[in-house]
Amino acid sequence: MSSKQRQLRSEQQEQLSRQRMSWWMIGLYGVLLLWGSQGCLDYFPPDKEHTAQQEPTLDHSSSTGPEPTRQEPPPERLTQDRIEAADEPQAEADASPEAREPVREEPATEPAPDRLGHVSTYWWQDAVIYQLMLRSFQDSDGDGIGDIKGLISRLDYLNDGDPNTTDDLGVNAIWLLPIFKAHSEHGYDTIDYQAIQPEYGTLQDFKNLVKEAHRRGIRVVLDMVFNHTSDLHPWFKDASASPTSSKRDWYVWRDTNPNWQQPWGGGTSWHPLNGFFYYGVFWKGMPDLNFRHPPVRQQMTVISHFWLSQGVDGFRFDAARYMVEGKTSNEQGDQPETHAYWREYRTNIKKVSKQVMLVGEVWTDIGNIIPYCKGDEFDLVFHFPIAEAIYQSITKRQSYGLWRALEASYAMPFTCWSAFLSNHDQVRIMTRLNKNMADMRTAAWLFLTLPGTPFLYYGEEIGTLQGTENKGYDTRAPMAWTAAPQGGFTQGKPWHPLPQHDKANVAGQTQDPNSLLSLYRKLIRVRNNHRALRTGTFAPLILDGQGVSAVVAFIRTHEKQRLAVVVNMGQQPIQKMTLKFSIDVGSMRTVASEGKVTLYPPTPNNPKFHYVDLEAGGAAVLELLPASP
Ligand SMILES: [Ca+2]
Ligand SMILES: [Ca+2]
Repeated sequence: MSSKQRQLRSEQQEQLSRQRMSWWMIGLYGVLLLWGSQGCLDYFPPDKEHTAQQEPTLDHSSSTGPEPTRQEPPPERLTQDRIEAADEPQAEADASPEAREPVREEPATEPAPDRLGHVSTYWWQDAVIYQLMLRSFQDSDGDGIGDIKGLISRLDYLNDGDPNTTDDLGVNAIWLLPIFKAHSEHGYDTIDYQAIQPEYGTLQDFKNLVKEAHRRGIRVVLDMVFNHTSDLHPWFKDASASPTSSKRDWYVWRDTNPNWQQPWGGGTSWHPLNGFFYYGVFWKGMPDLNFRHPPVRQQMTVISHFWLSQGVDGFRFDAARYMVEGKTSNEQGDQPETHAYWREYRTNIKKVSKQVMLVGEVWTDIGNIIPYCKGDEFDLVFHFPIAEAIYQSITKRQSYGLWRALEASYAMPFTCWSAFLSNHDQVRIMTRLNKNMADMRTAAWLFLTLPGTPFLYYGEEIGTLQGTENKGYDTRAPMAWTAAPQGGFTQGKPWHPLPQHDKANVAGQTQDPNSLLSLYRKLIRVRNNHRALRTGTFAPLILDGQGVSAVVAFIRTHEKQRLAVVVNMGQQPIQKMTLKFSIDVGSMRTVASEGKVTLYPPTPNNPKFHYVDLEAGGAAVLELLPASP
């Protein structure tokens, strides 16, 4: 080990010891060591009985959106940070990944909840995670491109770290869409896995971001695009130069064209180059790495350990079902070798800390999602079927479809669900709901009270609309902080035009108690303050009355905390709706409500039935109080 490496190692250890206090506050380590092997199924014993049903296939899109127009990347700035980033773990790529970093100490005793009320086994079970595109969040230097310093200046909007204030969103983590050096604006064509995209800042800026985020109780999650690199990555340049190149086996080559179509239809998965064909399932500009090749697998662990040593709290894995290909065109996704890879990767990462969150993008039907959620691959998987079912149920004003999707998911532990309404690959939910604010509010109620760790896509909390440029980035347009033409996003020309934002901007909503933003702040606080909503058991609540097919009602329970959630997706008020509890409920207390909610006590001859009036679009979280002795 060189003196420079020793110095870096010692800096890493110093940083880890600085983090130790916060790590100490984070975990219930003694418990988790026992529970980790159980996959936390113990939370939901009743649901083990349910069997999975097949949902309609939703696999219809690439994870990376449309192909952007290629542009030359900006010249590389070879700063000290860049040198260190390139120099350090890269130089030891062949060393055993396990030896690279000390295992974080896990105290045996149970710590007190941290200031954000984090008390569950793993931090993400208590979190609301905010997904954002750095390029579109806040520009700090007028070049029209969002950057790390800009994000730091907006952290207080997300969470100011003070539990006594209510003018921040209250989210507990951010997931940054790819920020590594890449060719395209979307960042999914990586050129250097250990460098920050120069337009976004430096590694030192990133360290400052982690520090400033952690100071506020916000954890930092990075998007990891392992399946493929850019064709401009030095590995691919080397690999494609000759069949005898040292990196040749880092990618997937054939002498003749196997003629596979992409699994979702469309184009070809194989691309000609210098008389050979390489596999690139998404695009010729993004060749797939060869995960059958041990050095590739090892390198991804080294890269992950590097970012963990920078204080990162978790990773989101792009295109996670496409890691290893089979022998035919029908074997491009969800292969046994892909599952084996994620098991191996998880083992290597969780050696560092069990509190590193691993969330996978597995965009497919529920039957193919569930195997990634058995406790030995991902901690969380995005629940695409439920996201779609929420949207469909709201527009149809019928709860049936949502229940069908929920029941089909019961074979998957709720602790593995990542709830969301929309993401960077989908049309903005406000646009899909035809700008109907009442429906948008209903969606927020369901999103933040149903099981699963919520992932809130930036701007959704202010009803951001889809852009109309039709250039592939209309879902990822800059955030509107004000109604001004550039939305307070930049002093210069935004890299992409803002969508219509006369109403969908932060300044116009922040003081208005009836705004969508205020609703999000309120519901996130209710969730943060009620463990039953975060990790509690889930059971349908049987209803009776006129119009109840438009109502979603359920019970979330954690120990003595019992909450009923009722959400009227309909456009008619509902009077004296019967809530048919299976237990005696003494009385109900309104924790949060949408519209006027009137509660009626049970009649003496049936103490298990309570009654509620809900307005059109009305909703409530009701605390169930025990019957008097
Ligand atoms: Ca900038
Ligand atoms: Ca692959």
